Amino acid sequence: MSRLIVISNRVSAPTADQPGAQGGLAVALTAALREADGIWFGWSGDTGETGELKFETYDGVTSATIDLPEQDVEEYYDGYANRTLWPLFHYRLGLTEFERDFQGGYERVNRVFGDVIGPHIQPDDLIWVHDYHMIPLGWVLRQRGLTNRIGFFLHIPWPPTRLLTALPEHRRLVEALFAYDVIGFQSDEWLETFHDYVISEMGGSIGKNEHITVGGRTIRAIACPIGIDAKEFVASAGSSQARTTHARMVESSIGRSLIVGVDRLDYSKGLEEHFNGYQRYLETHPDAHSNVYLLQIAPPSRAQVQSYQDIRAQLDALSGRINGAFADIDWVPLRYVNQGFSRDMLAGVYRAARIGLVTPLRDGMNLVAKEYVAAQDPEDPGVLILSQFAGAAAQLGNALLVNPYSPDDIADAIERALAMSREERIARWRPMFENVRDEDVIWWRKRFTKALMAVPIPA
Ligand code: ADQ
Repeated sequence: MSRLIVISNRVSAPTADQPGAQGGLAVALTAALREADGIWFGWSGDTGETGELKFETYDGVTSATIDLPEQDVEEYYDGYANRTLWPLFHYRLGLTEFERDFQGGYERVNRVFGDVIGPHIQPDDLIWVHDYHMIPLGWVLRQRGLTNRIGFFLHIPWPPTRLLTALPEHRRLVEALFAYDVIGFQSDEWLETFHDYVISEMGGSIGKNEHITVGGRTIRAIACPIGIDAKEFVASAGSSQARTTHARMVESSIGRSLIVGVDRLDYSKGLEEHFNGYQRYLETHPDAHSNVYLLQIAPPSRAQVQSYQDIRAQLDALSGRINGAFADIDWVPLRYVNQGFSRDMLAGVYRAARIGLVTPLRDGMNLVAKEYVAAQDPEDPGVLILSQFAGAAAQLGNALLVNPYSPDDIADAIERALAMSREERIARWRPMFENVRDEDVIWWRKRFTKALMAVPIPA
């Protein structure tokens, strides 16, 4: 059996310091790495001179990390990844920074990764590279003579061609993708926008069986939506911590309907828009005041990037304004919490919420929507309100789909969800739950690795 090699910016395999695998992706990949005697490579998250890889094997899984010098972190991670590619790929041209130094740092770090990882690759290893931080890595590895089967999965959207062409080096970036054998996208929509670029900018053609040809090179590009670790999440929802949290929520709600939002504090998640939609609901439904409240959980991320400091300040101000305008002596309409919680606690919160409000302006997938569905009580499920611009909308069409740019749309959906009969809630929830359960993170991992294994090994 081929070994599996996973390469991503950060490694979330379990280690002696952090024994529990972090998140669904980690669970899925960890299980595969254990079975296939694989290695997970990435950046340690620490700054320092790039030296040797640090290997650690814990619970049958090997991870290998390197430190990066401060300049590399600034240009590659804070710079090109978080200030150039992330906003651009989320359709935010106005927030995108175009700096040659960022691009230089990005390519340099990808070369460093290739240099340090290359010698540890064996000829029949399957290599799976993850996300926008590492787009050129496949090309770098090919330059070093590797003929292995190499796949790439993009966790974020693929932007429309006309947006992408604003990136001075767009062609170089996309050409690098053709070093891979298989490329995976979260949804058909992102796959189609990729096709559009390949046809219009590269003169490529789309063939049978998801094959794409540019010049003499044919690769396969598939839609392969990521799932959650549904089994574990359902178990989490029944855990004692989830039950305690649920009881706490019910007690503190004193009969009011809870609307919950759980999002990394990121401008792509549409937090401001969903506060605005909630505010519109409060403005237009004075009778509903004190029957409802919104709990927004938003742990800060990428705090060293200015646009993240800005969104945080805007949300602080907006939440203050909403509470200032609507709160009563015995009712606060919005609880805004900036901290992380354990999976069991989140499951308890989701289960206590009559509405899960997920309104990204653009999102590759959005796992919170799936977690909310997985955590519900089958006999009395809540209602998912989901942005039509999340990748998850393609699978969760029974949610109340909304346009997050429209406060009226969000307000109407809140009204509809609060009035929805138990029968309709169950009828909408069940097919969504079946999807979340069946197309889980293990399904996703198998679908991608199967496509990669189907690539003929070069003679
Ligand atoms: P993100 O944008 O980070 O990742 P998202 O899908 O929104 O991911 O999931 C966030 C995760 O963080 C969820 O599992 C959620 O439970 C967790 N989380 C959020 N707030 C938390 C809190 N306060 N405490 C603890 N956990 C919290 C990218 C893409 C997504 C894509 C994923 C996976 O942007 O579109 O779904 O990768 O491919």
